[in-house]
Amino acid sequence: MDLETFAPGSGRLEPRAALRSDAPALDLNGLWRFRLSPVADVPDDFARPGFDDSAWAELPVPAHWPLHGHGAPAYTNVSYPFPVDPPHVPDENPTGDYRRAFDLPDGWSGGRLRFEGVDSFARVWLNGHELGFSTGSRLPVEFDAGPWLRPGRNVLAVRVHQWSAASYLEDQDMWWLPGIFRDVTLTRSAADVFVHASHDGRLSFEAAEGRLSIPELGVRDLEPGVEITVGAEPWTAETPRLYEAVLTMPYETVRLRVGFRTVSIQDGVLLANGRPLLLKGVNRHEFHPLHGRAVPYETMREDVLLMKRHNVNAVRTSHYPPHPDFLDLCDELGLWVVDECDLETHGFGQVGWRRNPTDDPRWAEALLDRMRRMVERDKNHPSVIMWSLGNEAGVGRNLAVMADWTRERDPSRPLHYEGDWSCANTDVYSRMYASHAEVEAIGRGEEDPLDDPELDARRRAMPFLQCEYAHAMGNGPGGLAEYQELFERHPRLAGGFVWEWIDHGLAHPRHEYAYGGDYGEPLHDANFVIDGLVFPDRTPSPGLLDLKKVFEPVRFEFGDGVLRVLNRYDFRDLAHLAFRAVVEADGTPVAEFPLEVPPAGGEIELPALPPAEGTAGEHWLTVRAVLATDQPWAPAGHELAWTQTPLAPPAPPAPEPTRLPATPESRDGRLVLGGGEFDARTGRLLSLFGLDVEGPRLDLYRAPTDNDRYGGLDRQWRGLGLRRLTHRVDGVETGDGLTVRVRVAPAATDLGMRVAYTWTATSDDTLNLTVDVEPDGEWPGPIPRLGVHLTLPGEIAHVTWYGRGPGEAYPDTGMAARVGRWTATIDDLQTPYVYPQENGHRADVRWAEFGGPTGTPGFKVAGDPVFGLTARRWSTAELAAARHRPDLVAGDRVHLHLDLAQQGIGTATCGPGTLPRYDLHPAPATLRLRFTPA
Ligand code: IPT
Repeated sequence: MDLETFAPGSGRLEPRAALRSDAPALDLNGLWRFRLSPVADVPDDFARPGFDDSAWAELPVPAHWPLHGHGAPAYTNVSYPFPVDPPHVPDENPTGDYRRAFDLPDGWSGGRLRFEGVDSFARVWLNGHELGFSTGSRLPVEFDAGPWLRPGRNVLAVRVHQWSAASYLEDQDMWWLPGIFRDVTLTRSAADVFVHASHDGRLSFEAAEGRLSIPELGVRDLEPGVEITVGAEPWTAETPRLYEAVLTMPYETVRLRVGFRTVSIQDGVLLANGRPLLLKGVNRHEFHPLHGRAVPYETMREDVLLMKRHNVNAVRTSHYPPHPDFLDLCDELGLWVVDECDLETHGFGQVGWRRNPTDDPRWAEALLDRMRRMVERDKNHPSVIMWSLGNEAGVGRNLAVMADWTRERDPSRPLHYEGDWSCANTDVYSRMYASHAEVEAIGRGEEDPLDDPELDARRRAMPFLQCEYAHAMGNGPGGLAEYQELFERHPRLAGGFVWEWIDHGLAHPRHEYAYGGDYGEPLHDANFVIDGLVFPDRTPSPGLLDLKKVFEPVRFEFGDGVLRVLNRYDFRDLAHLAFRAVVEADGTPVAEFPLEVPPAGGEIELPALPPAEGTAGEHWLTVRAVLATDQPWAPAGHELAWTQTPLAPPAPPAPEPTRLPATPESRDGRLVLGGGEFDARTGRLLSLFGLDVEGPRLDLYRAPTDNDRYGGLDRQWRGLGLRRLTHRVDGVETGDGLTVRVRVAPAATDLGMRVAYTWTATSDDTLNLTVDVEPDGEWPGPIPRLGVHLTLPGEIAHVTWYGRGPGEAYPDTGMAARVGRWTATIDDLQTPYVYPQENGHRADVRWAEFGGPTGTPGFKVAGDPVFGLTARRWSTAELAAARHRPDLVAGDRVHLHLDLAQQGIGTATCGPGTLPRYDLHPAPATLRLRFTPA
C-alpha cells in the first residue's frame, strides 16, 4: 500500500451532514480483535474472513491503542517526530490490525460503513474485499458496504498505520495517539441536507429530495430550494432556542434541530443577528486523561457545562473538528463555535517552510478534502459561526483552494485562519498571543500596514480576534483583565479564545499525570502540553476562576449611595438573575438583603448600610448576581458575577497598647522578649509563644512558574544566585527591643540587601516585627519575591485568614479572590499544578491564625496593613526540584512565607510577559507584622 500518496483516500463516498436518521444502523463499537506490528509492511491476509485471530489481543473501539498497553504515547508540539521529508514516512510505523465480526439482522440490505475518526491512515476490508482507504484523522469517512454485505455473519477488517504522507498535515500540538478513536457504524442512512435559517425567520433547505416540517412553527412539507419566512425566536449562545425539524425522505426520516441565526460583518464589527458579538472563548482540544481523544459523551457534556458555568460563551475547536456530539451540545446549551479544519503543518516552520504542503499543488486535493468533510458534516449547526481553515499551516496557494470552495458552498459563515497575516483568504483578522499594546493598536485601527495596499485596506475593514491568547500554562495566565478591558472598549475587537481548555496530562501510575518525555520519547516538548484552564481531571484551576470573573456578564459600579448595574450580555437582559447583597464586618456577615434590579440594569439606590457609628472592624459590601431559576447548564443560585466595596474607612485603630520597656532578657544563650525567644548570637527567632519556630529570614526567590522559566526570568534569577542567599549577621542590638542587622546576598556578586529586623513587645502580649529592607548595589530587573520565610512544626495543620481568598492571587491574577474570612488546611492551600511550581499565595491578608491539634500552641500574625501568605509542607527548593505532583512529599516542618510583594505572572510561556506595572523592582521597603498567641 502506498502510504506516501498525496491522495486523501480511495473508494470513499461523498461527504454529507451528520444527521439523526431513523434508518437502521448497527453500532460497531465494542471489543475488536487487535494486533500491533512495528512496521507497515506486514501481510494483509488478516483481512480474509476465515483468518484465525484467536491469538490476538482485544481492544475497545473507540480507543487509542497506546493507551491500552500497545506501544506508547508521544508528545511533540511543533516538531514532527520523524524527519521532514514529505511525503516520506519512517520505516518504523506502528500498524494496528483490527478485526471484528458482526451479524446482519434479517432482511437488511445495503448500507454504509461510517468511521467518525481514525488516526491516521485506515484501510478497510469487508468480508475480504478492500473497500478503500482514508486519511484525515478527525474527519468522518463512509464506504459503500452494500455490494459486499452478506446475510448473517460479516467480517470487518481495518488496518491503521500511524504514519503516512497525511501525517504531515496533522502536526497539532498534542499527543500522537493512533487508533480507531471515534465511533464505527453500519448505517442505511444516506440522507444529506443543508438547512438555512436566519435570525429574521427566513428558512430554506437544500437536499436531493424530501420535505421539511417544523411543527412548532407550523411549517409543513417545505420543498427543497423554497424560501419561506416564519416567526421564530433567534438562536444565540445566550438563548439557544432550537426547533425540532423533520425531513421526510422516501427511505428515511431525519430529525434535526434548527436554530435561526445570522453571522455578518459590518464596518469591521462582527455581528450575530445584527448585533455586535463579543467572543469570550477558550480553545478546546479533545482530551481525557485515560482515553486521550476518545472522549466519552458525559465528558464532552461536562466540558460544555463547565464552560457555561464559568461565563465562557465561545469555543474554538483547536485544531480539528470535534466529535459531532460536541457540536450538538453547543447547539443545545449555547456556545459560539469556530470549527477548525484538521490541518496543521507547523513543523515545516522549523525548516524555513520549505516544501510546506499548504503551498504545494500536489496536496491541494487533500487539503480541500479535509475542508469539505468538515463543512459538510457540520453545516447544520447554529453554534458554528465560523470555519477555520486550520492552524499554523503557513502560507500558500492551497489555502485559496479551501477558501474558494467554502465560500461557494456556505456563504453564510465568515472564514478564519490565523497563519496568514495578510488575511488574503479570510473574513476576519486573527492573531495569536499579540501583546496588549498591539491589540490596542489594532482596536484603534492603527496597526502597521501590509505591503500590499489592497490587502491592507481589506484587512482594516475586518473585525479582529485573538484565536489564542493568555497561555494558561501552569500558574496563570496573568493579564486577562487587561485584555478583556481592551476587547470591551474597541468595537473592532471581537474578543478571543484563551489557550487552552485542559491540561493534557495522561494518567500515569508513578507520576499521576504524564507529559512529554514520560514515555521515553527521544524528542519531546515536556510539559508544554500541560497548559489548560482545568487540570486533567477537569478540576478548575485558579486561571479558570479568574477567567470567570473577567468574563462576567454583569458589571457593577458603586457611586454615592448607589449601585450601577451594567448588562454585559450581547443579547439577553438580566431578568433571569437575582441580586443579593451582604455586609460583612471583618469577614462576618452583619446584614443581608436582596436587591431589585430592573431587567435592563441601571442605577439602584442602596439602603443605609452599616457600619453603625463607632463599630470597629473593616466593613465590606458584596453584591452577587446569581441565577434566579434553573438553567439547563446550572441550577438556580449559581453565581455569575460579583463585586465588593469597602463601606467606610476602617474604624480608627484601638488605642495603642503600651510598649513594654523591654530590654530582652538573657537566658542560657537566648534572648527573651515578650512571647519570643531568640538566639543571642544570630538574633534568630527560636520560639514563638511556646511554638518551635525558625526564622524569619529574608527571602527573594520563588519556585519558578512555567512563565518565569520560559520567559527567561528564572534564568536571570538563578544567574543572580537568588536561590542561594547567604545571611551575614552584622549586629544584634538590644535596647528598647531587639534589632538584628543582616546583609543578605548571594555568593559571587556585590549585590545584596541590607535588612534590619526590629522586634518590640507590647503589653497585650504582642510581638511586633518590622523588617526594613534596603537594596545594596544596582539590581538589574525584577526579583521574584520580597518577604520573609519561617518554619513551623509539622503539627500546624490549618489556617484561618482575613484577606483575599479563598484561592491564590498574584499581582496580575486572582481576580476571583475576594475579601473575606477563610479557613483551609495547609494541604488545601496548595494548588496542585501538574508541573509543580510556585502556587498558593493568598493576597492582601490582614491577619492569619495558625493552629494544629488540641494542645499545639497556635499564633496569629497580622499585617500593617497587609501581607501575602503562603504555607506549605515543603521548601521552595523542594518545590523547584519537583517534576510531578507525587515528587512533593510532606516534610516535618511547615514553611511559612510572609511576603511584602511578589513579581507578576504574565504569560511568557507563549506571549507577552508581565505588564511593567506588575514587575517587582528592588527598592527600599518595610514589612510590618504583629504576632500574638492564638
Ligand atoms: C500555538 C499553537 O497554535 C497551539 O497549538 C499551541 O501549540 C500554542 O502555540 C502553545 O501552547 S503556536 C505558537 C508558535 C504561538
